[in-house]
Amino acid sequence: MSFKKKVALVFGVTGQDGSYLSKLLLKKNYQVHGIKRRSSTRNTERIDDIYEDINEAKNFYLHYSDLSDGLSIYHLIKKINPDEIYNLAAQSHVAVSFEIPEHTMIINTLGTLKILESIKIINPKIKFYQAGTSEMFGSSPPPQNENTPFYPISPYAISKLSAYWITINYRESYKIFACNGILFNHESPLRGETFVTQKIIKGLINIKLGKQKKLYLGNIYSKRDWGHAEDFVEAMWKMLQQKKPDDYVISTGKQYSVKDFIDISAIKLNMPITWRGVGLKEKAYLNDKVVIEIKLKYFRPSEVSSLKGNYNKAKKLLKWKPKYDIHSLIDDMINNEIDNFD
Ligand code: NAP
Ligand code: G4F
Repeated sequence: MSFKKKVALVFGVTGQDGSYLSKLLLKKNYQVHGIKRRSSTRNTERIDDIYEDINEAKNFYLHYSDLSDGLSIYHLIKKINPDEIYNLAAQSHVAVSFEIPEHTMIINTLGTLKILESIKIINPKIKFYQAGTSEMFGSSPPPQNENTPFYPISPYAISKLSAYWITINYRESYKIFACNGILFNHESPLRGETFVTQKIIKGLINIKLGKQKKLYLGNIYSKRDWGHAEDFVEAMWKMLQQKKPDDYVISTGKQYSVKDFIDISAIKLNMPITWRGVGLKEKAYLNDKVVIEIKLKYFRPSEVSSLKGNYNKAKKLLKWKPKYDIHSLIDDMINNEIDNFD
C-alpha cells in the first residue's frame, strides 16, 4: 500500500513560527515548500538546521517570492499545488506598523487576499491557515475568546483583522477550507530580537556577562498571555485536520506584565534587581547600578494594555492545550541564549 505524501506550502518560512511549523510538518512526513523573500543579508538562519538533517532536507524546498508579488504567488501555488497553505508571512511588529502603515496593510492584508484569490482560481480544495492575532481584540477587555468583539488599535491589528475577514469571506463564498488562528503572543529561542521577551532575555544576559550596561524599554505595565511557539504551531496544523474549517483562539489562559517577565527572568539569572522611581523615571538597579531604564521612544501611539485568552474551544475541538508555561518558556529562552553566547 502506498500513501501519498502531503504537501504543504509555508509563507513566512524564515520566521519564528515558520521554522517550528516546518519542523513539525517534516516530522509528520510532509513535503514542505517554503517562501523566502530576497534580502541583502542571509535570512535563513532559523531553518538552516533543516538542511543539515539529511532526512529532512530531502523533503524541504525553498522558493523566492514576496507577499507583494501576486503573480509569483499565483505561479508557485499552481506549480506546487499543495494540500495545505499556511500564511505566516507578515510585517509582524506592532510598533513598526505605526511607522510603515501602508506597507503593513499591503503585505498583511492584500498579501492574504492574493493567496486566497490564487487558491480560488487554481484549486479551491487547497486548505488554508491564516495567522490571525490577539492584537485584533485591542482594547476589548480580557479574557478574550472567539466571541469577544474586536477593537483593533494599531495599523498591524487593523491589517490582520481585515485579513481575518477576507479569510472568512473566501470560506463562506467559495467553500474554501480556510481557518483563522487567533494566536496570543508566543515566544521561543527563535523570537526576533526586537520583541520584548527576547530583548529582555538577551539584554539581561548581556548585562550579567558584562557585554551591555543597560537595557532600555517602553511600557512595562502592559499585560500579555505568553506561550511557546512550539506548542502554538501544533494548533495551526490541527485546525487544518478538522472536518470543518473554523476559527480558534490559541493561548495559555495566564497573564503576566512585562515587568513580571523581567522579574521572573532576573530571578532565574540570579540577578537580584530592585525597582525605584515611577513613570519614565522608574529604573531597575542591580547592586546599586542602574541596569534598566524606561525610554519614551519605545511607547506606542496606542497600546493594547491587557491580553489574556480563553482557549476552551481549541481544548474541546482540537484537543489542544499548551505544554509550556511562563517558567519553562523563559528557561528555554535563557538556556538557548547562554548556550549560544559568544
Ligand atoms: P516573524 O518571526 O516576524 O516572521 C514573519 C515572516 O514573514 C518572516 O519569514 C518574514 O521574512 C516574512 N515576511 C515578512 N514580510 C514579507 C513579505 N513581504 N513577503 C514574504 N514574506 C514576508 O513572525 P512570527 O512570530 O513567526 O509570526 C508568524 C505570523 O503569526 C505572523 O503573521 C504574525 O503576524 C502572526 N502572529 C504572531 C504572533 C506571535 O506572538 N509570534 C501572535 C499572533 C500572530 P524575513 O525572515 O525575510 O523577515
Ligand atoms: O513583544 P511585543 O513587541 O509584542 P506585541 O506588541 O504584543 O505583538 C506581538 O504579539 C502579537 C499577538 O498579540 C502578534 F500579533 C505580533 O505579531 C507580535 O508577535 O510587545 C509586548 C509588550 C507591548 O505592550 C509593548 O509596548 O511589551 C511592551 N514593550 C515594552 N518595552 C516593548 C518594549 N515592546 C517592544 N517590542 N520593545 C520594547 O522595548
